[in-house]
Amino acid sequence: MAGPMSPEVAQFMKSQLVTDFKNDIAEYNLGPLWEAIPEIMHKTPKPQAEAYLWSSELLEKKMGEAAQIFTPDRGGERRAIYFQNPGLTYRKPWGWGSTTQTIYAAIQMLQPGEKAPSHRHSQSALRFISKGSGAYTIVQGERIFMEEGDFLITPKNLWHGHEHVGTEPMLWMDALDIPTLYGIGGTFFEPYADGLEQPGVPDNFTEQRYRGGMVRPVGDDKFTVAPLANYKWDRTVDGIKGLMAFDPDPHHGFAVEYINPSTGKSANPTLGTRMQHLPAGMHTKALRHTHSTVYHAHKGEGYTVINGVRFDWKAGDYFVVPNWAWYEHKATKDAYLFSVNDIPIMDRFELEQVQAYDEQNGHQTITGEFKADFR
Ligand code: GTQ
Repeated sequence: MAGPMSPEVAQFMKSQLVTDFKNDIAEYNLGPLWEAIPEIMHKTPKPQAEAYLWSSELLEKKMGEAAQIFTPDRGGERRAIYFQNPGLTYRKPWGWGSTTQTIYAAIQMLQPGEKAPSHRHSQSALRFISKGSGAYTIVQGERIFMEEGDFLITPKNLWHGHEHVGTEPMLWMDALDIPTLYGIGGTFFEPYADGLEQPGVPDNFTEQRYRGGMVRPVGDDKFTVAPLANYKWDRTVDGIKGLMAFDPDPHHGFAVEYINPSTGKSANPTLGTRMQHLPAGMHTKALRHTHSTVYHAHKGEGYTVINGVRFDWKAGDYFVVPNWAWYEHKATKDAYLFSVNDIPIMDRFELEQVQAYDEQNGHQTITGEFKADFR
């Protein structure tokens, strides 16, 4: 709208004539733009997703209960519990799998001997392994064995299933672009006819082919969606150690981004992913940006101040930084934060904007504390 309304216009907008007309058109599923503009066209991003945190205690308890009740055989496709943002629960009863407006995140548990059957879908997926080893995911016929700290991708439409051939329960984070595809009506899902897909290529094939890191196999210069499927923890940490010879980034600490080695773009086409190291005592300067982020504290302890509210976290916790929220991190113990963002989606729409918080040396005033369940 152009500017402030004159008192006469403001009064007219509240008149019986205008109110009656608005109520009348609502009967026909028609809406009054003159009223709706401030609600549907915010001056700056105003997500319904809220800053939130789920504690490791809560998740361990609920996953333990789920393990008693469901097996993949008895309980559907996957034993996964997702993070439903409390600001986005209006689709009853389960929300719409929206941890932020665009990102779905979950924890998944696989017990020794269990199988999760193969399927494929138009949503792109990724996993970050938080506990255990001995399970593999099979993606397009490649068995990929997973270990703590590994980051794996399953971009859209690739067959994938999981099986645990080891001895200790495994726990990982899933993230997908489910709310994005739900929102734009782009969902396709197909179960594999035969349960779990059988191997068609050698185990850990892509990881082995790309172990050079800075070099790629000759012939791989054309785009493929997942030339490298598993980004190993040791290699990620090595990258971070290289950065630690120099000053940290004031907003991100020592942080790396997982990329497609053939294009240099995000490892998943629609989701960005990072691993960030904050040595004990590091306090980053506050930022806000168009994109939203889901964090998983992989190691360490600290807190994140989001729009003035302090969210204390430790290894195993998950938390959300919504779009356009000021946030800064402080590590109280050496910390590693894994995070998933929707920068590739914002970039596709050319919407990404970033602002640094210039006041108070980049630090917000703390005005409150978030109380997590089970702390
Ligand atoms: O493991 O394939 O959390 O397809 C959601 C959808 C996990 C999976 C999720 C999925 C998967």
